[in-house]
Amino acid sequence: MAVETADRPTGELTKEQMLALYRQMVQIRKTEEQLARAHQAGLVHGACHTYVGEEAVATGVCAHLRTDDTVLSTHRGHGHALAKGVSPASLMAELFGRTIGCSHGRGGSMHIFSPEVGMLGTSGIVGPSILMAAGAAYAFKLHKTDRVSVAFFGDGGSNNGAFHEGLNLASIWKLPVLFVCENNQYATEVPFATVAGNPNVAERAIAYGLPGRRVDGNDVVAVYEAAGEAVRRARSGQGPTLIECVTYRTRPHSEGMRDTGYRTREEIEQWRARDPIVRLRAKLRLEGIATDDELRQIDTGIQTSVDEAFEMAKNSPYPDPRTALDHIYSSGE
Ligand SMILES: Cc1ncc(C[n+]2csc(CCOP(=O)(O)OP(=O)(O)O)c2C)c(N)n1
Repeated sequence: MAVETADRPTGELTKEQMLALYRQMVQIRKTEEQLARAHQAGLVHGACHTYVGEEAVATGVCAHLRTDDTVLSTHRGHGHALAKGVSPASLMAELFGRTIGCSHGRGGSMHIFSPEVGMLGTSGIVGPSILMAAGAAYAFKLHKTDRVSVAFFGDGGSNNGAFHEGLNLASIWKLPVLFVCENNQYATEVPFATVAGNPNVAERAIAYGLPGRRVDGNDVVAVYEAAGEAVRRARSGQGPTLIECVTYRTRPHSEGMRDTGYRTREEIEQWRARDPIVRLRAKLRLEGIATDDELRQIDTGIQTSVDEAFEMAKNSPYPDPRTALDHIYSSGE
C-alpha cells in the first residue's frame, strides 16, 4: 500500500505541544508493553489486543479533545482510553479484574468505560463505535453544544454495515463527529487489500458527501493536523469528517497469537523502522526541540510511573463476590 514516507514539519506546534505528544505516545507504549508482560504472567483476564505501533493515531486525535468530548473505541482500545485521560493504573487494574479498574474490574479490556473523562467505551464487537459516536454527536447537536464525538475503528470495521449507516446518517444531519479509521492493513490475519474493492478508505467519504482525508498514521504531526481541522469543522457545525490513518500493528493481533504466517518478518521490520515514537524522537532532535538527554529523562519518568501504576493495579483487590449483582438493572419483571 502506498503511504507517505516523509515526516511533516512541526508547523505551528510549540515545544510544549510537541513534547506532550511525545509523552502521550510513550505512556501508551510503555503501558502496552507492561500489559503484554502481564498477559504472559496470567494477570490479564480475557483477550489483550495491544496498540503498539499505532500510538500516533489516538495521540494526534485526542490532543484536540476536551474532557466533555467523547470517544467510542474498539477491541484495540487501550491507547484511546489513555489518550482520553484514563490513568494507566485504572486501565491495567481493569484488565486484571480489580476494584480500582475504571469499570470496577467487571469489564476488562473490551469494556473500558470512564464517562467522567469522556471515554464512552471500548467494544469487542467490530463496527458499533461508528454508530454510537454518531449517536453521541446527535445528542450534542440536539443540546446545542459544541462538543464533538470520535469513533475509532479498524480497516475491518470499515467493511461493516455500521460504517455505511453511520457515515450516511452523520452526513445528512451534519453531526459533530470524527470517523477515524486506523488502517493497520489487517483484520485479524486478513490483509485489507484482499477484502476491499477499493482499499483507500478515505475515498469512500465522497459516496456519503463528507470530506475524507488519508494521512500517514505513523506521523503524529500529520494526524494532529488532520484531526485539528476535522474537530474545528465539527465544533463549528459543519459536520463530520472521515480520516484514514495508515498505520501498522507490530505485535500480534492479540497477545498469544502468532505474529507471522499471514505476513512476513521483513514487513514487520520495515514498519518497525517507521515506528511513530522513533520518528518523533528523530524529529525532535533534528529540529533542536529536545536533546537525547531530555528525551531519556522523559522515558525514564514515564517508565517509573507505569511501574508504579502496575504495582497499584496488581495489589488492588478483586471485587467482593457479594457485590456481583451491583450495577445490574432490568426494566422487566
Ligand atoms: C461484528 C464482528 N465481526 C467479527 C468479529 C471478530 N473479530 C474480532 S477482531 C476482528 C478484526 C478487526 O479488524 P479491524 O477492524 O481492522 O481492527 P484491528 O484488529 O486491525 O485493529 C474481527 C473480525 C467481531 N468481534 N465482531
